[in-house]
Amino acid sequence: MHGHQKRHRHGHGHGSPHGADKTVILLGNPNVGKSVIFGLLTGRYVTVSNYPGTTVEVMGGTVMIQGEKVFIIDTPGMNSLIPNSEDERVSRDIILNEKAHTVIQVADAKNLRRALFISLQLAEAGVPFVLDLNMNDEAASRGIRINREKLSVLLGIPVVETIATQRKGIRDLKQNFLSRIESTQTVHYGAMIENSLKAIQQLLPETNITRRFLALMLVSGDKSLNEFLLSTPEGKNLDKIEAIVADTQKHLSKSAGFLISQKRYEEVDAVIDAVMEKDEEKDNELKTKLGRMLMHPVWGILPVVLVMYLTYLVVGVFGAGICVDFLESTVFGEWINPFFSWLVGFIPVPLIQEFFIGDYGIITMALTYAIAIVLPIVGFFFIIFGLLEDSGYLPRLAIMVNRIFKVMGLNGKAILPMILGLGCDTMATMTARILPGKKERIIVTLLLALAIPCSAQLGVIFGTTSAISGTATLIWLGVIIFVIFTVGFLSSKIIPGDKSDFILEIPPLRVPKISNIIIKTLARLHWYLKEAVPLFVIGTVILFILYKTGGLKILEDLASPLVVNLLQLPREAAEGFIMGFLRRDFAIVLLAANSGLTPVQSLVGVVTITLFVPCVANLFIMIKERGWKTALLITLFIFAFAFAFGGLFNLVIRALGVTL
Ligand SMILES: Nc1nc2c(ncn2[C@@H]2O[C@H](COP(=O)(O)OP(=O)(O)OP(=O)(O)O)[C@@H](O)[C@H]2O)c(=O)[nH]1
Ligand SMILES: [Mg+2]
Repeated sequence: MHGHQKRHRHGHGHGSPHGADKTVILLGNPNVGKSVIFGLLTGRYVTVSNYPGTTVEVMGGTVMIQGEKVFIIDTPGMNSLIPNSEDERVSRDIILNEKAHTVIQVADAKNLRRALFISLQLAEAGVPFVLDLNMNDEAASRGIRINREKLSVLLGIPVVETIATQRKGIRDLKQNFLSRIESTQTVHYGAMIENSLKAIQQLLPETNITRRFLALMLVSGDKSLNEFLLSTPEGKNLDKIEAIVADTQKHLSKSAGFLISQKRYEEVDAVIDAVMEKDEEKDNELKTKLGRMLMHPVWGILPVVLVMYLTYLVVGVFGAGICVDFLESTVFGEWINPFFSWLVGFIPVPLIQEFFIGDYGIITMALTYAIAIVLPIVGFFFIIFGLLEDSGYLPRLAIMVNRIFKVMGLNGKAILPMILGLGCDTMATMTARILPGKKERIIVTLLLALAIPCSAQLGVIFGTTSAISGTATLIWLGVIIFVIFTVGFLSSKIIPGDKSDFILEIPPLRVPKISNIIIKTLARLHWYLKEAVPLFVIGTVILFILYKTGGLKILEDLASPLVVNLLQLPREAAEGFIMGFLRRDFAIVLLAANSGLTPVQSLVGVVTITLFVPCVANLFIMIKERGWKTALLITLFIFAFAFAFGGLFNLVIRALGVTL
């Protein structure tokens, strides 16, 4: 879903990049409002959602401030400059590589402790920064008061307050944009660690951050720096450095990383004691209680069912039913298609006529399917999905689902990308970056590509199975959940690697802002029209050419052992599978358009295509994120699995004699 966003390439540390005078980096904990602020400052749209890990890629935009052209960079959230996952590493590497004029640290004012932990590290790194206490509305409503002047004095840098969603304080923030003040905050880590810091510092290169901070990261056991160090002449010192680190550790009772964090938190807590007051009774009880209830093992089930039912009503009944009917039979059936038939009648070449309005016509097939069938379904799904995202319900849903998924050896964070996959698998595959372990990233990528249908597919699937019967829909659901479980469980046993513990942060419940929902839905629809619809057209053209040249017959013959013998479907169903390589939703629409199918055949077809190869966009992202080897292995596995499972499913359902 990132097609409309130009990515900013980082990794070059020069003075005035991107044709701008200065570079300013927005940085901070996850879900604190960085992207809202980025959008306000630059006017560029980036995704904003109420869950941690929304931004997984670096985004840039230019703005004029005080007569200077400033390049602003939005980064993924981080909790420490020592990265715990790929997205955190992306942000840390920007600090390392990009020569920023200043950093704007965006903080959640109701969670000062987490924020100051980063501030302290920025101070130690010698990076000039401004602290922005955002979400002041929520802090105030919880009775949190922060003495801004005192905080500014203690840290030695400017501190501003904002409420990004109400555009408050943004002017104040802008005024501090060009300040370039380094914090004076320091911590002493005790003789043992300090001595080794000194020894290591002498072996380090000159970079954008202080040698002391680089040394601190190394002593803390940060291996992610090795690659960077090896790219500098001082890389030859790496062995020596590692020897010092190991030697220091021998003399310490606990891990150096732990001791350093502990010292930092002591310092942070001292600052908090000096600047923050909290009225206990002002906690917003109702919201907190509701938030907890949504995650309750028993009470939380009701909202899950309610949300699913609501989604079914809006997306299934209204979008896939009423809207699709109207668009397909009235708008396209009575107006658009007849109009183009008439228009095309003026072209004297039958082949060209057919190209537009035949069985495989661009207008009668590609546009009718893309605009009349899939568009209303995804449109309504995006609205519901946006509401779920911004209310803060998604992470809570993740916690609910996680109770069942724990068996698979995936941690709480892994569920979030899987749920996001219901929106768009491609996007969700990128979100897998928030996971700390490689093993989990691979399992999530596999499950997304194999068994999590995206919004478009889900809508088309529900439309198709409901047309068969309610039983068919439930069987489909049961079968897919079964697949997610078994494949997830088995792959967690087979794929090597440790499982990591990482608890998903739960953001507060918020009333979604309608403007953000509208912007987000429009951006997603824009993405759909720009990236998905062309694939429908390409797919149709391919089918048309194959049909006209006889290639379609050959392919159907080739596929017939699988399609006809194994799945017991009519040979034309091969068309669906061919299109499945482009988009699975298109594949299902093609399958459903086949009027001669029995209910059992329909269901077998839908189940198999649901599991069938990921769409091209997802495949590209898989290659980009996981490397072509993993992507290829996953795709081959999925191809084999889909047919094997579909064949088995067909046998079982026929043997049991289920009436649909
Ligand atoms: N009440 C309130 N909500 C805010 C404020 N600023 C941002 N939000 C909301 O906080 C949520 C997170 O905003 P984002 O801009 O996506 O946060 P981010 O820091 O970019 O998050 P990541 O990219 O996940 O690290 C969204 O639901 C925003 O609408 C604020 O000042 N007050
Ligand atoms: Mg963001």
